[in-house]
Amino acid sequence: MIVPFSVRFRGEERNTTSRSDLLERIQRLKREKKAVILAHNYQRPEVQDIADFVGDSLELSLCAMETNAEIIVFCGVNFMAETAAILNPDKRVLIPDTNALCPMASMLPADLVRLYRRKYPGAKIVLYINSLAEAKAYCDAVCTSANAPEIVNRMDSEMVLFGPDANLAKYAQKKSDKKVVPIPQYGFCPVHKLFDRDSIMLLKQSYPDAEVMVHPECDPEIWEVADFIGSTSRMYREALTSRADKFIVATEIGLLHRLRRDRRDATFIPAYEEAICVNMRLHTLEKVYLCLRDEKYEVRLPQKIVSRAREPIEFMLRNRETQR
Ligand code: CIZ
Ligand code: SF4
Repeated sequence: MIVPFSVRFRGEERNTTSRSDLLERIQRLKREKKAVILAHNYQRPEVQDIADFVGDSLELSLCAMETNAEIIVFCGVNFMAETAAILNPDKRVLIPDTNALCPMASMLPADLVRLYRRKYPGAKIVLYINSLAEAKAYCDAVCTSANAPEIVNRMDSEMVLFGPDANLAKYAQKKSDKKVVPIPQYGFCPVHKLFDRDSIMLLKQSYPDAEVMVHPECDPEIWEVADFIGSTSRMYREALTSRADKFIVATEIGLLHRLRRDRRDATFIPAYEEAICVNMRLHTLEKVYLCLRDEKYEVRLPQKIVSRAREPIEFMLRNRETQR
């Protein structure tokens, strides 16, 4: 089916195009400009389908480091594109829509990290990759949801300050030997707050054989009904290797597209159909096209932030034996 799009292409004769036309233009520009498209697991299905690689933020950062491409079109929220830019100073990292911000990352401004540093001078600070580049510049190590307990355990202090996600801090506390203090006290992801334990219990009644997979950004009462708790990359691997053929999935629903595509024999049931990160979904095919055509918007950070934030991110990369 050809779906018409009403997008205006500057300086071009037609002002409407079909999806197949748009896809062709994107592919051509990618070749001409030696570009790659990286898409997070929470992206729209059509954006995932045009991407060269789909994954979580850590996998995408590693891809950005490994590619020979000159231009990286990063379809994810700002902190992810910033991380790719910090690790790849010699490549151009573009983001199709600069409004793709993460509200959780904004809950921990850099000044607050510095304040906590002064309040707890003996503690190390681990920040979730979902944090602002300016905040990362003042921490000791960065982690993702795939490796939070491992990174926390590697700190050489008894107490570890962890932010901005208080649920991931609790998860790291549960799985590590450290005293983990959330900073700020109640940082959260608005999308993962949407899951409801009773609704999941009802789904479990309807699908008694289903495996329940839950993201650690969800509230602890949701973890309690899970068979498997993990990041999107871990959920993906679990779904590909598990003997179950039905899964109830408690994370942003974008991941279900990838799961359904790569485990065609299985049924994936969203734990809540409206668990949608609107920020992630700001990137559309049209914006990916315009991003490649006009080579914008380039992710640029002050040099001071880049050099300070690089070390804690590299700490995570050096200690990543449990990932990928
Ligand atoms: O690290 C990521 O990509 C995020 C934000 C979530 C996940 O679990 O993959
Ligand atoms: Fe931020 Fe939550 Fe969206 Fe992830 S899903 S980008 S944590 S708001």
